[in-house]
Order: sequence, then C-alpha cells, then structure tokens
Amino acid sequence: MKLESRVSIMLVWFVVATFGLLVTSSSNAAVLDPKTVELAYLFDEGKGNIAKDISENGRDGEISGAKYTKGVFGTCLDYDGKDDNLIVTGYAGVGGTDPRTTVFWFKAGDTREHSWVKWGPNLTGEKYYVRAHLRGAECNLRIEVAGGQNYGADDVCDKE
Ligand SMILES: [Ca+2]
Repeated sequence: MKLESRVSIMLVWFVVATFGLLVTSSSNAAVLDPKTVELAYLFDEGKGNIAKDISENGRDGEISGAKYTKGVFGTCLDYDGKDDNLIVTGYAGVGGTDPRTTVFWFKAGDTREHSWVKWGPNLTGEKYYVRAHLRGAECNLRIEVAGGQNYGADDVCDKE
C-alpha cells in the first residue's frame, strides 16, 4: 500500500478495516478495535519517520517527505505536496470483492491530482485507489479500481 499526496494535507488518522468500525452515537467519535482492523495509524509519534500501526498486524509505515505537526487530536502528518508518502511494505491490501472500509481524516489546502490511499497494480481485483477527482477548482473523493471508478459530489479540497 502506498499513501501519497501532491497537495498539502494534514492526515490525522488512517484505518483500513475489513470488518468495519464501531462508531459511537457522536458524529465526532469512533472506537477503533485493533483486533478487527488491517492497519491503523494515529500519527501520535510526533517525530521520526515511522508511523506505528496500532492493529495487531504490526504493519508500521515508513514516512518520507511528510513532517509531523499539531493536529486536531495530538499530532498528524503535514504533506507539502512535493515528496510525501507513507509506505507500508509487505501488505497487498484488500483484494477482489472482499468488503473494506477505508477511513482517513485530512485537510487539503489546494486542488491537485493526487491519491490519498492506494494499493495494487492496475489489475482487476487488485487495484484500489482513493484519490482526488478534479473538477475545475474543486476535487471530489473518488474510488477507483481497474476498469471502474465512482466519485462523490462534495468538494473535499476546500481547506476545511
Ligand atoms: Ca515534503
């Protein structure tokens, strides 16, 4: 899996779950169960180049280009759009038609072609991208697989 951006993004936390998340009744809170997620990063380290995976799978990620900064909760990664990645090696992602939930929280400072989460080669059942779908000065959240895509209508690069 490769997490990449060419825009300024503050990534607060990121989770890939195959069995979903237990979300509380509050719209601002969620409970992450490390036993049911494939990987999860809270970016609470605040320094260094390793993002600790809090799942039981131990899939720590290597940070390159991005820097830690103060986030809404603790610390987060600040992507300046030049050379930023969180690379997880040894994990092929969730493939085929297996269900998946990808959760991440970000604030994008501008609109550019970029991916937030991706894994797999451009092959049916292997490729999975969560990326920007550019529409003029706006960008929408787009899910893309080999041979298909779907995107929303909300501008997610609106600096909020
Ligand atoms: Ca950078």
